[in-house]
Amino acid sequence: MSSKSVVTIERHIIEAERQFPEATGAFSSILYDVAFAAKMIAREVRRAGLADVLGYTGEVNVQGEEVKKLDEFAHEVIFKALDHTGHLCGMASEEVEDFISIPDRFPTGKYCVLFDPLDGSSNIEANVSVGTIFSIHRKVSDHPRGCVEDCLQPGYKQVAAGYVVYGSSTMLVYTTGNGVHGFTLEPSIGEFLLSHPNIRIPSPGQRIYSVNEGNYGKWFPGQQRLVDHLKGQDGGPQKPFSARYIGSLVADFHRNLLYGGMFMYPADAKSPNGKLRLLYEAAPLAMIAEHAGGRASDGTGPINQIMPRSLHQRTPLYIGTTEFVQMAEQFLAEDRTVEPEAVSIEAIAAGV
Ligand code: AHM
Ligand code: MG
Repeated sequence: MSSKSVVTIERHIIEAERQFPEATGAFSSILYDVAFAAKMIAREVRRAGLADVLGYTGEVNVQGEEVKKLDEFAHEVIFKALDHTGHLCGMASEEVEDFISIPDRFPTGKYCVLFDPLDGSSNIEANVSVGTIFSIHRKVSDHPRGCVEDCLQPGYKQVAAGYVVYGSSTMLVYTTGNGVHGFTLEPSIGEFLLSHPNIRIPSPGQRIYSVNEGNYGKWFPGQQRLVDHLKGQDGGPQKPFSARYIGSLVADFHRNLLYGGMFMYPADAKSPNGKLRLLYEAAPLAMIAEHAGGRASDGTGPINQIMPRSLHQRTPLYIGTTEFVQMAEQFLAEDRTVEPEAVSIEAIAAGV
């Protein structure tokens, strides 16, 4: 038997907490609760394809209970794992329009959690990996039981962030700013075990780009030139990048974190802020990327410097290997330096 010790996520969190003698344990407890919710969601995701086989054909299941869509189920599991603990002053979820208050019957605390309960859930019927993303902030408002201000904080203020990928195995990856650590769920004992300590994006790593290239025709010229360049269509780089796009952000990000590469969801003429959500998707993954030696940008600067104005704000996203993200920023900057076309007197007169 190997002499290597097995490190559960609980042990890992406790050992990290010991480095902060003033810690109350509240923060550690939130991380356990998120890991617990992830196990519940993993269990349900594994059974996703069985819904029809087991007779879950409509809104009501065989026990006469309402069958929830998996993303709603995931939202409820996370909410219920966290609502009663006394550690949170509120939550925000991609599934819910407004700030989520802690029910009056429970005490509140000094943190708030933002989450995308089941990202990529449109892929689930095809057995494609999906994920949960979470972000933890300290309470900053004067409101005794928290308010939306506690959630509307820039990413650099996150105290922790992480994600769970429900793939061929279930993995939870998180950072509190002291390295990025990955845990794989051992299903037979129901424990997350440390499998990927201190993850760093490999450098040099694989040359991968991940983007929905079906949108090429809608992209701005800088984005088109960037992808042409990655494919070697403009004469460089010498060896073209490989394209890998699952269409499930957590899974695409996770692969690029382990192998190297860049995920992009650009702005385009129709969606000037892209598709992805700043607070539930971009900011937490940006914290992970940065602490793994990578970079995350909206194409003009770091994601985690953006001051959010609303809970469901969207942002373009370029994330992964630092050099690739910087290259993207350079290509996109060229669009901004192009002189506006001279407008003729005739055109102005014609009201064009
Ligand atoms: P969702 O939050 O509705 O699941 O949408 C987010 C997902 C991401 O997982 C993925 O990167 C992206 O949408 C894919 O979008 P597209 O289908 O436009 O390529
Ligand atoms: Mg999402």
